Amino acid sequence: MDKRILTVQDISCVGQCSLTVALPILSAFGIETGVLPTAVLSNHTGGFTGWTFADLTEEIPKINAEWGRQNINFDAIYTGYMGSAKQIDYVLEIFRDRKISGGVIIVDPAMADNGKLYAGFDNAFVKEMAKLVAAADIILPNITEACFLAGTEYAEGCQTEEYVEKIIGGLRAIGAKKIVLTGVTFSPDKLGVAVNEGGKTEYRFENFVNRRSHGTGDIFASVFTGAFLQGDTIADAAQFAARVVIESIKKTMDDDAHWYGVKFEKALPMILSRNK
Ligand code: PXL
Repeated sequence: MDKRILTVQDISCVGQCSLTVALPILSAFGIETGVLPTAVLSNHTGGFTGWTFADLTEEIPKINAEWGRQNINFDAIYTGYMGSAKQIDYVLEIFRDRKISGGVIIVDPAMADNGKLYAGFDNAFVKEMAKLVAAADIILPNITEACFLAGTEYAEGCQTEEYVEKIIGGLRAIGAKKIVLTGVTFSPDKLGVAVNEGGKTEYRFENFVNRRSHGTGDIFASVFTGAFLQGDTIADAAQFAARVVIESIKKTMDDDAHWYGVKFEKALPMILSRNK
């Protein structure tokens, strides 16, 4: 039976992130995807000179109630950028009410990068996000998000295995189950992921591509979710997602004007070619 997934994140109308990334990517995997927009912004908050913001927090319980009346449920729920701290409790209700039994919850705690919280987020928001992390089967934080959640100091540059294990321990202490930590680097030429499912941590590295880019976390999370739902192991899904991110960055490299995102559309053939 085909699976149906729900993704919960904002619509940034321009900027190649959140829903404008998740929907085409999950569709490319052949997966039916429902959306629950958390907010509508004119554009993302990472580098534009301003943005409009329409908070959709109070729509969430109304939509949940209507879906309840119609018995509309999902095999998986994947969350990203939240529009408010308050809506996190409503999203927990969505997890409780709308996930079929045996379904999977994937949480990308999209709230920070490069050592800093995104505009508008504070420590109170981090505390709320920890509730989604504890409710998830799989979480997909980058190093910065993991440090905020785990209460570990963020360190620039190369890490040690000991440091990564400390972060993973901190995430487990707040209730995380399966962890895919992105932005792991032990040497300047390699960047990858650490995958921890409770026991030993498995590392998957790719060659480092030197360009800081917006929206790559959303591409990673969306591709991970699609590949995992297609049956990949967590580590294989994470590695494939990293490769799609790298291809998207490479397709953007020669365009200096394209600072606000990466051209993931040009990497979609990698996904389409997996489908039978
Ligand atoms: O890519 C994460 C993201 C999603 N949504 C909004 C953002 C960002 C990152 O800055 O601003 C609105």
